[in-house]
Amino acid sequence: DPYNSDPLRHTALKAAAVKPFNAETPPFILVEQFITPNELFYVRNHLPVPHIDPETFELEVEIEGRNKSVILTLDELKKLPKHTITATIMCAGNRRSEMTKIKAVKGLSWGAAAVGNATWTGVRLRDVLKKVGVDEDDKSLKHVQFEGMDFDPTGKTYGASIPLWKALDKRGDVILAYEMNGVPIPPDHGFPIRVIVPGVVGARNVKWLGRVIVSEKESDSHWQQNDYKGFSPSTDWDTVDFTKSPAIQELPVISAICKPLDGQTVQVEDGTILVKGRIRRSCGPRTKLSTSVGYAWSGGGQKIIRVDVTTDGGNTWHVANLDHQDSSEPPQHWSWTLWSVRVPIKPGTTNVEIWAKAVDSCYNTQPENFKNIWNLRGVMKTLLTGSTMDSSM
Ligand code: MTE
Ligand code: MO
Repeated sequence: DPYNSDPLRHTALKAAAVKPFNAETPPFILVEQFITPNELFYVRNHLPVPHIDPETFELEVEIEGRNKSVILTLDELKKLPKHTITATIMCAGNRRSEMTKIKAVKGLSWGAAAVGNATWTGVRLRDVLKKVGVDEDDKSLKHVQFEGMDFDPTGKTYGASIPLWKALDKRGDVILAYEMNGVPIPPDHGFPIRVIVPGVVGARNVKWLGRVIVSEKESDSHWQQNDYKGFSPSTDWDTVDFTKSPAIQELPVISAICKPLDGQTVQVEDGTILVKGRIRRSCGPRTKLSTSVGYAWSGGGQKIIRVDVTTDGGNTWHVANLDHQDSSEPPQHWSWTLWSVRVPIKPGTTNVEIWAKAVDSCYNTQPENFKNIWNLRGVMKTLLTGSTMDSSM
């Protein structure tokens, strides 16, 4: 069993699949810290975790068809200028389980925590590409392909690609990372080298990086060509044509309520609401207040400028406090925003539906419901977050 030598994992991670290992952070823990601890960071593996000896590790970098290539050891890579960014990585399948309630989709049943925020240190990909002699003015070179060192039984490796402009742009902040939150990247997250493509869907952030190929073409891997693409709600598995949709790169704006969770019972006692023993808030005598705590994020380096929350189907909105947000400006705002809000609950209420709607710095916002953005792969679920809360008085 090739999965026998997978690393040990934190028991708090909630597994959606075991072989390959896929697990998410419990949502209420996720929003407790701006930086997600390594051992609680969600894991999305498609294959067994490869074991790579840092002493013999070599990264191959080449320009396809130009007879240009370099091989770099870990030490050689680390001699290049060091660059650190804080970036949120999110799986395109995040919140898929909610989309499934509309109509079945293919894919792992993720909740709202296939996402995390970490500080990544490494070298700029543009510095590595300069070393191999990429000419910025060569317009025929359009993509950078990445190959992981994890492989399936036929020997095929995980792969993905991004547009070359993103890799060459100084403000693109694409790095070949060797540290996650100040320590060597853990085995599940890509030891010893992983690409971090901030603002772009998790699938392009290739772990256990072995090869970088500058090319005229996108990666021909399954995950670039026949997965991680969006379609019309009316496209089904009989009519889908994967060649007709572009591969997902930047993700749209999203938000999620992590406290209270869907269906969670909230106690209201003596003007105090207890949310699963984790949050205590005192409330005025007439209007009962409750607290929602969640995250919001947008792709492409956009920043969250507002999160609106309603408990009455959108008749009145409460503007959330943006509690944790880093100061970087768009289009280099790579981290999520953690938010909270106190919302009035009418006395006697037994069932409340809470919606959150984030707005990003392009003034893009989230659609009203899943029905109109449903897609057969269950990717990019950017709708308003519905969270039901039963409050027992
Ligand atoms: N890289 C390799 N080599 N193999 C993989 O299976 N999964 C991708 C991406 N990079 C994957 C990979 C997907 S779909 C996601 S969402 C992220 O890694 C997950 O990163 P994480 O496990 O560090 O959270
Ligand atoms: Mo993913």
